[in-house]
Amino acid sequence: MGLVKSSKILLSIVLVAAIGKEASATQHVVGGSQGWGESVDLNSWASSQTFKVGDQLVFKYSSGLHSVVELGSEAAYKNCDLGTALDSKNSGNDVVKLTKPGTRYFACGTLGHCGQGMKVKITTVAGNAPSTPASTPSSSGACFIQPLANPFVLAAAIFLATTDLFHLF
Ligand SMILES: [Cu+2]
Repeated sequence: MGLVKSSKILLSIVLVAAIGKEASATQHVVGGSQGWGESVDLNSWASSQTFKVGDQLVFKYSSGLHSVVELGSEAAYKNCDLGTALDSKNSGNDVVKLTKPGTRYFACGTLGHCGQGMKVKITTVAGNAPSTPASTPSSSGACFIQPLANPFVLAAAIFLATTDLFHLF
């Protein structure tokens, strides 16, 4: 009986930890519900968002019609100079991870689209999102401590744990 209760407590903590991790990173669908397109006011959309380290951009569009080209400088962005591209994607559902603070520039690679305004500038801020190290997917210890640093998650964990303990005694 005690073992069952203990594993229930452990499960609760694991669940809370998973929720805490989920809440710390945001996926930003570029252009909102309209997606990545020529007639979308992409800069208004960008200024309505807060991009934090650890967040992701998702570019949604019809593959073949558009693409996503990352540009290396403000000048290339201003002039729609696609020749200096750092990276290019064309799946129609492209995910870009914001790994560090700073400004990144994206444009459509289809001829003429960038000039028509199909481009966006994304400024990432440091934020307090814990950087999720890819090397430690499910090691013990760190996984528990990191989400528990969040006061809300900690309170929820304590609540769940004590609720179960009351049943024990
Ligand atoms: Cu385009």
